[in-house]
Amino acid sequence: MSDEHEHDPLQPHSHDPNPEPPGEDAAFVLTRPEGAPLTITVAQLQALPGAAVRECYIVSTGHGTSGPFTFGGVTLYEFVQSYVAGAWSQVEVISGDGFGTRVDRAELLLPGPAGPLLLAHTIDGRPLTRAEGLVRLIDPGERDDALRQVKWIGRINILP
Ligand SMILES: Nc1nc2c(c(=O)[nH]1)N[C@H]1C(S)=C(S)[C@@H](COP(=O)(O)O)O[C@H]1N2
Ligand SMILES: [Mo]
Repeated sequence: MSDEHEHDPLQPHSHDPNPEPPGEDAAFVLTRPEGAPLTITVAQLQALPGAAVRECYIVSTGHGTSGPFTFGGVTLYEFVQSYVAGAWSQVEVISGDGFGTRVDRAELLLPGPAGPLLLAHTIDGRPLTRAEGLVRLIDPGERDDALRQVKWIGRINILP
Protein backbone atom coordinates (compact mmCIF):
# COMPACT_ATOMS: atom_id res chain seq x y z
CA MET A 1 0.00 0.00 0.00
CA SER A 2 3.01 2.25 0.38
CA ASP A 3 3.94 2.66 -3.28
CA GLU A 4 2.96 5.68 -5.31
CA HIS A 5 1.13 3.73 -8.04
CA GLU A 6 -2.62 3.76 -7.99
CA HIS A 7 -3.55 0.97 -5.60
CA ASP A 8 -5.08 -2.12 -7.24
CA PRO A 9 -7.49 -3.82 -4.81
CA LEU A 10 -6.96 -7.13 -6.62
CA GLN A 11 -3.22 -7.03 -5.85
CA PRO A 12 -3.59 -6.44 -2.14
CA HIS A 13 -0.90 -6.01 0.45
CA SER A 14 -0.06 -9.18 2.39
CA HIS A 15 0.57 -7.67 5.81
CA ASP A 16 -0.82 -5.28 8.38
CA PRO A 17 -4.53 -5.88 7.82
CA ASN A 18 -6.74 -2.89 8.30
CA PRO A 19 -8.45 -3.06 11.72
CA GLU A 20 -11.01 -0.35 10.91
CA PRO A 21 -14.18 -0.87 8.88
CA PRO A 22 -14.67 1.66 6.06
CA GLY A 23 -18.01 2.90 7.45
CA GLU A 24 -20.94 1.25 9.21
CA ASP A 25 -23.16 0.22 6.28
CA ALA A 26 -22.70 -3.46 5.40
CA ALA A 27 -24.67 -3.23 2.13
CA PHE A 28 -22.60 -3.63 -1.04
CA VAL A 29 -22.91 -2.97 -4.77
CA LEU A 30 -23.35 -5.84 -7.23
CA THR A 31 -22.55 -5.48 -10.92
CA ARG A 32 -23.47 -8.17 -13.45
CA PRO A 33 -22.95 -8.87 -17.15
CA GLU A 34 -26.46 -7.60 -17.80
CA GLY A 35 -28.67 -5.14 -15.98
CA ALA A 36 -28.14 -2.16 -13.74
CA PRO A 37 -26.01 -2.36 -10.58
CA LEU A 38 -27.88 -3.51 -7.47
CA THR A 39 -27.37 -2.74 -3.80
CA ILE A 40 -27.35 -5.96 -1.75
CA THR A 41 -28.21 -5.81 1.94
CA VAL A 42 -27.47 -8.33 4.69
CA ALA A 43 -31.22 -9.04 4.86
CA GLN A 44 -31.16 -10.03 1.19
CA LEU A 45 -28.25 -12.41 1.84
CA GLN A 46 -30.14 -13.91 4.78
CA ALA A 47 -33.05 -14.66 2.44
CA LEU A 48 -30.87 -16.82 0.18
CA PRO A 49 -30.27 -20.54 0.88
CA GLY A 50 -27.94 -20.77 3.87
CA ALA A 51 -24.66 -22.66 4.19
CA ALA A 52 -22.19 -23.11 7.02
CA VAL A 53 -18.52 -24.11 6.89
CA ARG A 54 -16.80 -25.51 9.96
CA GLU A 55 -13.10 -25.53 10.86
CA CYS A 56 -12.24 -22.24 9.17
CA TYR A 57 -8.98 -20.50 10.07
CA ILE A 58 -7.79 -16.99 9.30
CA VAL A 59 -4.12 -17.64 8.68
CA SER A 60 -1.58 -14.92 8.16
CA THR A 61 2.13 -15.24 7.77
CA GLY A 62 3.60 -12.69 10.11
CA HIS A 63 0.64 -12.08 12.38
CA GLY A 64 -0.64 -15.45 13.45
CA THR A 65 -3.70 -17.64 13.01
CA SER A 66 -7.16 -17.37 14.52
CA GLY A 67 -9.84 -20.04 14.60
CA PRO A 68 -11.28 -22.53 14.20
CA PHE A 69 -14.50 -20.71 13.38
CA THR A 70 -17.77 -21.85 11.86
CA PHE A 71 -18.82 -19.24 9.31
CA GLY A 72 -22.38 -19.06 8.00
CA GLY A 73 -23.89 -17.27 5.02
CA VAL A 74 -24.50 -18.08 1.39
CA THR A 75 -21.97 -19.75 -0.88
CA LEU A 76 -20.48 -17.39 -3.44
CA TYR A 77 -21.63 -19.82 -6.15
CA GLU A 78 -25.24 -19.81 -4.92
CA PHE A 79 -25.13 -16.01 -4.66
CA VAL A 80 -23.96 -15.62 -8.25
CA GLN A 81 -26.50 -18.15 -9.52
CA SER A 82 -29.24 -16.22 -7.70
CA TYR A 83 -28.44 -12.97 -9.49
CA VAL A 84 -27.16 -14.01 -12.91
CA ALA A 85 -29.21 -15.91 -15.48
CA GLY A 86 -26.64 -16.06 -18.30
CA ALA A 87 -22.97 -16.87 -18.71
CA TRP A 88 -20.26 -15.62 -16.33
CA SER A 89 -16.59 -16.45 -15.90
CA GLN A 90 -15.17 -14.67 -12.87
CA VAL A 91 -16.19 -12.87 -9.71
CA GLU A 92 -14.33 -9.95 -8.16
CA VAL A 93 -14.90 -9.34 -4.46
CA ILE A 94 -13.64 -5.93 -3.34
CA SER A 95 -13.81 -4.26 0.05
CA GLY A 96 -14.63 -0.68 0.85
CA ASP A 97 -11.04 -0.19 2.07
CA GLY A 98 -9.47 -1.25 -1.22
CA PHE A 99 -8.73 -4.93 -0.68
CA GLY A 100 -9.97 -7.74 -2.83
CA THR A 101 -9.67 -10.94 -4.78
CA ARG A 102 -10.81 -12.51 -8.04
CA VAL A 103 -12.29 -16.01 -8.25
CA ASP A 104 -12.77 -18.17 -11.36
CA ARG A 105 -16.08 -19.88 -12.04
CA ALA A 106 -14.32 -23.27 -12.20
CA GLU A 107 -13.18 -22.87 -8.59
CA LEU A 108 -16.71 -22.19 -7.43
CA LEU A 109 -18.13 -25.11 -9.38
CA LEU A 110 -15.73 -27.57 -7.72
CA PRO A 111 -15.04 -26.57 -4.10
CA GLY A 112 -11.95 -27.98 -2.38
CA PRO A 113 -12.09 -30.39 0.56
CA ALA A 114 -12.13 -27.56 3.13
CA GLY A 115 -15.45 -26.29 1.75
CA PRO A 116 -16.91 -23.67 -0.58
CA LEU A 117 -16.21 -19.95 -0.65
CA LEU A 118 -18.81 -18.18 1.43
CA LEU A 119 -20.29 -14.70 1.74
CA ALA A 120 -20.36 -14.88 5.53
CA HIS A 121 -22.69 -12.96 7.83
CA THR A 122 -22.47 -15.24 10.90
CA ILE A 123 -19.59 -16.59 12.98
CA ASP A 124 -20.00 -19.45 15.45
CA GLY A 125 -23.78 -19.17 15.21
CA ARG A 126 -24.14 -15.43 15.90
CA PRO A 127 -24.17 -12.42 13.59
CA LEU A 128 -20.77 -11.24 12.41
CA THR A 129 -20.19 -7.69 13.67
CA ARG A 130 -19.19 -4.90 11.32
CA ALA A 131 -15.79 -4.74 13.07
CA GLU A 132 -15.32 -8.46 12.37
CA GLY A 133 -15.84 -7.88 8.66
CA LEU A 134 -19.58 -8.01 7.89
CA VAL A 135 -20.08 -9.01 5.03
CA ARG A 136 -16.93 -11.13 4.73
CA LEU A 137 -15.67 -13.48 2.03
CA ILE A 138 -14.41 -16.72 3.56
CA ASP A 139 -12.19 -19.12 1.61
CA PRO A 140 -11.91 -22.16 3.92
CA GLY A 141 -9.12 -23.64 1.80
CA GLU A 142 -6.76 -20.67 2.08
CA ARG A 143 -3.83 -21.61 4.30
CA ASP A 144 -1.57 -18.54 4.18
CA ASP A 145 -1.70 -14.74 4.19
CA ALA A 146 -5.53 -14.50 4.42
CA LEU A 147 -5.63 -12.48 1.20
CA ARG A 148 -8.99 -14.00 0.28
CA GLN A 149 -10.64 -13.48 3.64
CA VAL A 150 -11.99 -10.14 2.43
CA LYS A 151 -13.68 -8.13 5.17
CA TRP A 152 -16.25 -5.35 4.55
CA ILE A 153 -17.23 -6.29 1.02
CA GLY A 154 -18.11 -3.07 -0.79
CA ARG A 155 -18.56 -4.39 -4.31
CA ILE A 156 -18.97 -7.68 -6.13
CA ASN A 157 -18.41 -7.64 -9.88
CA ILE A 158 -19.62 -10.65 -11.83
CA LEU A 159 -17.74 -10.72 -15.15
CA PRO A 160 -18.99 -12.16 -18.44
N1 LIG B 1 -11.13 -5.48 3.79
C1 LIG B 1 -10.01 -6.04 4.24
N2 LIG B 1 -10.00 -7.38 4.39
C2 LIG B 1 -8.87 -7.97 4.82
C3 LIG B 1 -7.71 -7.21 5.07
C4 LIG B 1 -7.77 -5.80 4.92
O1 LIG B 1 -6.80 -5.04 5.14
N3 LIG B 1 -8.94 -5.26 4.49
N4 LIG B 1 -6.56 -7.84 5.48
C5 LIG B 1 -6.46 -9.27 5.22
C6 LIG B 1 -5.35 -9.85 5.98
S1 LIG B 1 -3.79 -9.52 5.39
C7 LIG B 1 -5.57 -10.60 7.09
S2 LIG B 1 -4.28 -11.35 7.89
C8 LIG B 1 -6.94 -10.84 7.61
C9 LIG B 1 -7.04 -10.52 9.08
O2 LIG B 1 -8.29 -10.96 9.53
P1 LIG B 1 -8.76 -10.69 11.00
O3 LIG B 1 -8.87 -9.22 11.19
O4 LIG B 1 -10.08 -11.39 11.13
O5 LIG B 1 -7.73 -11.30 11.91
O6 LIG B 1 -7.93 -10.09 6.91
C10 LIG B 1 -7.75 -10.02 5.54
N5 LIG B 1 -8.87 -9.32 4.99
MO1 LIG C 1 -2.47 -11.04 6.39
